[in-house]
Amino acid sequence: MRKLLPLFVLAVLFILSACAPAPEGVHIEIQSPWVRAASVMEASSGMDGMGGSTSAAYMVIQNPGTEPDNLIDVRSDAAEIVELHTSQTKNGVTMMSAVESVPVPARGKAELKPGGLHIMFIKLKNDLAAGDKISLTLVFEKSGEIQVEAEVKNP
Ligand SMILES: [Cu+2]
Repeated sequence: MRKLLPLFVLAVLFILSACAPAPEGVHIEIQSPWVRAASVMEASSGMDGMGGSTSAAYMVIQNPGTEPDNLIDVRSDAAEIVELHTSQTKNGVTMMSAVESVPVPARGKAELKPGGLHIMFIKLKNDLAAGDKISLTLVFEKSGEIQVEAEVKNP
């Protein structure tokens, strides 16, 4: 019986390590960030009716940690104005509106995707061509600033 004990302990350790506990606190991970390709020249009939050239960035913000966080600001040199937006479609009409922050729940995620939450670029400074890399600074309430390289893509 005594010989079995070490094996039993090893088995328990193995099982414990297989289901690792959630990291303490906040643990933000950015997955597959991308930016919609856009041209400054062909911009006058912007989809938002604001004129000027616009684009948007999308990504998945994962938080396997035990505490929630909030995305409260985004900075980028790609555009003169960078805002957090959401889109809603009512009666076939899609409307965008600015949001104060994007909540990232504990052990959860926030998805920024076409037709929903997005990072809005207003008045692009340069063309965004597929393959370009745009650098973004995401500002979280608890996690602070996180730098992201987003690839420009044609959706
Ligand atoms: Cu928008």
